[in-house]
Amino acid sequence: EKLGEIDIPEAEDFVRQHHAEYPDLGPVEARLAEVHAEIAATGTYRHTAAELAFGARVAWRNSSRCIGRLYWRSLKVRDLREVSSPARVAAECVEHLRVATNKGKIRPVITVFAPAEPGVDAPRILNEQIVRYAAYRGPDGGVLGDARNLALTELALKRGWRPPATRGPFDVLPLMVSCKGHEPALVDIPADAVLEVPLSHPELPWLAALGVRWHAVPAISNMRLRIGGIDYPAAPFNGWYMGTEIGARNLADHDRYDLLPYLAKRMGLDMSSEATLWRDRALVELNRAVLHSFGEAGVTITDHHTESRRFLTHLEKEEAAGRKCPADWSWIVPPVSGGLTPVYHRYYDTDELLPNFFPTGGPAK
Ligand code: HEM
Ligand code: NRG
Repeated sequence: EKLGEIDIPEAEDFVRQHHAEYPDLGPVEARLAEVHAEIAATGTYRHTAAELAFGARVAWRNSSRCIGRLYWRSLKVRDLREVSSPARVAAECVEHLRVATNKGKIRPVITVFAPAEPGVDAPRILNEQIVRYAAYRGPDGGVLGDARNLALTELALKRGWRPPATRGPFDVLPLMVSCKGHEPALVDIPADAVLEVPLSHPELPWLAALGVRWHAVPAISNMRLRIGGIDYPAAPFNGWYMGTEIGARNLADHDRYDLLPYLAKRMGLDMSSEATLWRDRALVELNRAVLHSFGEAGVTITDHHTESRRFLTHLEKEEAAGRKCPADWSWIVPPVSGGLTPVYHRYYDTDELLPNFFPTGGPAK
């Protein structure tokens, strides 16, 4: 299948699904005839605004790795399909961040940029998320910053990014957007668009002095949204964080910020053997710090117990609606206290449904 060439049965399935879930739209045949005629004439078709919003919401509903799907109907869809120039895409990502941040009361939002069309390339955002922290390799082979973003940081530097005079562990990378036939964009995100939460702990006063922080909005920007046979390679979306994403992965993974050995030392834990569970004890306090700090800052976040219960509610609602809800156990179960959450103790449907989001691979280019 060539880029921008339409899978007609997939387009039909989508239009039928839209009409089946929204009977008020009337008989589906008229819309199907339009879509067929448009594809015959142009090689593709244009979603109506209602189709786009429905398609994006259902793509979220079908994201089997996502535990946060209970609120899929509330996704705010920004229709920016006329935008394809890298500079404008970057500027609208900044605006996305502002709309989503909402002074801490995070709103789930997706911004849909120009689709891939026959003979016309779509824009692509090279950053994995709108907000990513740089990583710099030190002379000793160590890394300052988020080692996950080493390649992205290298690319930014290669494209002419000037990092802050004093490099730190939480330097926000510029947005990089490419589109064939256009000058690529490299755009700094204004500091006032990036809400961040400084980490503190309810009982460990020294933790605040470490200067650890995280950004408020997780906005994945490198997945392809596919609706009814149409690909939208640039369609950044966000909800809010579940605390464990930051406290049990981003700040804890050995190949990310690797804070546990340091925290355990500062907590005075017995680190002489794994059996003292010093890692686990430090991990719990780090996760408390994340939830405490976001709460203090008035930034939306959920703990993994609450989000797990919500997900089971979502499964019940989907079942009541007569739908399957595919889920990937290995992604749904939180990375701490798995067995304490109800999502651990069952199996899930694993079919892959459309519309959906798909990985696009790394930032190389
Ligand atoms: C994955 C939570 C909103 C689509 C995830 C993960 C979590 C999560 C914990 C696993 C991430 C990981 O382990 O790295 C939430 C919460 C939300 C939310 C709490 C709050 C509203 C959304 C929205 C969308 C979405 C709005 C799309 C419109 C996805 C997708 C993945 C995912 C596609 C898989 C990402 C990948 O493959 O790397 N979500 N999510 N989520 N979520 Fe959500
Ligand atoms: N684990 C990643 C974010 C992945 C998606 N998580 C969400 N998505 N909560 C991290 O930055 O830690 N969302 O759209 O809310």
